[in-house]
Amino acid sequence: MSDLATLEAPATTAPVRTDWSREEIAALFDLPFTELVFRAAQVHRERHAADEVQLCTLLSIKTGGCPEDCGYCSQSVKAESGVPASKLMEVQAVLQSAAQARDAGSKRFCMGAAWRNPKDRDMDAIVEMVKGVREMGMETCMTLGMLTPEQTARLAEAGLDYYNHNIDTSPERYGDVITTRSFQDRLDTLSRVREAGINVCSGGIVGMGETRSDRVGFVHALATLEQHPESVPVNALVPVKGTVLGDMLADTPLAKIDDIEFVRTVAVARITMPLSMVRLSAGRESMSEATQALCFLAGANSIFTGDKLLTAPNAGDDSDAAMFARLGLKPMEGEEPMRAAKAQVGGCKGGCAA
Ligand code: SAM
Ligand code: DTB
Ligand code: SF4
Repeated sequence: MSDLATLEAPATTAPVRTDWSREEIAALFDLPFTELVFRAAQVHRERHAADEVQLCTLLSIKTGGCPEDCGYCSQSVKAESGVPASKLMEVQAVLQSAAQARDAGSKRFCMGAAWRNPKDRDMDAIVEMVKGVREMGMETCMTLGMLTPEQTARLAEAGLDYYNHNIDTSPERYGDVITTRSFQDRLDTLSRVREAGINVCSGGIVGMGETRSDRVGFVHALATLEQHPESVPVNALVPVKGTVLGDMLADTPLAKIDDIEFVRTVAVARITMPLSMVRLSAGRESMSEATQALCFLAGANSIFTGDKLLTAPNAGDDSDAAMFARLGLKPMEGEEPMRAAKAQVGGCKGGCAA
């Protein structure tokens, strides 16, 4: 690779804004595509090593049979997707899977459960999983649904690094996608997680037949949180047959989001949340390498590795290694900017400066 491989813009110490208006975010979306991606790439370089991508691995520790009615999800009891319900995995089996992920170069192990919320009787096993994965030297992330303050405290005590809890879409679209909980329920769990000192991972899904205005509202909701999420997963809907949204897209193919609009969403997330890790999450398997390259240019700097997400297929290690080689990208080794900033100033409520 050439010595000129990493072109860094001068690092900036400009404070991170959390006062974005919807109009400002809509205006970013409206920019000419090349101008938007150029600006996003500039912000990316000011705050991150632009040739580094964080590798995370997902494991479904409890699959299917979920009582929630999320219209995109194969694991809801309301979906006729053929995903069978299973019990919570044994701790040892989870640790074995984490060891494989670590050996394949993954830095973060994300464990997901198809629950509305964990039961208190599950918490001992969950705590063992967090402790065990951390002892292997990996970062831990859990996504278990809504949490009580007591459960959140137990996860924090166990040393959980991240909690994933997505807002999924704009506040005004939320009720069309999920009826068994509210947008405010999501915000309440997120603030519990933040208060407990666990890093926040929150993002959503693009391509659910939403409007541009919903995408504006989605980014706005995240970018105006008192403190931005450390990680922002941007999923492209994986349309699963037997789910409300998967079937809707099969019937109305024109509702499918185009690649350029997806890249725009990544770019606007990068510009408005400059320090966050922006994760190109579900949907990569059916995305061309060229679209993924545009996402990396527009500031995405994290992916899920391996050939499976929770229930859906993922790109796979071999094809990702080939893509990284072709694009001159490398796995991220160092610390993330928001965590480094927190370590320096002992917390950064209300917006960190890098
Ligand atoms: N049950 C927990 C919850 O919903 O918070 C955790 C697991 S849930 C599967 C995690 C996230 O995966 C969802 O919030 C959603 O953003 C994403 N997701 C689920 N199904 C998806 C699909 N078909 N396409 C894209 N993203 C999906
Ligand atoms: C997130 O935002 N995406 C991941 C993770 N958080 C848990 C989940 C993607 C799920 C894709 C559909 C499936 O595998 O069933
Ligand atoms: Fe359940 Fe989570 Fe799927 Fe919703 S997204 S149905 S809460 S597993």
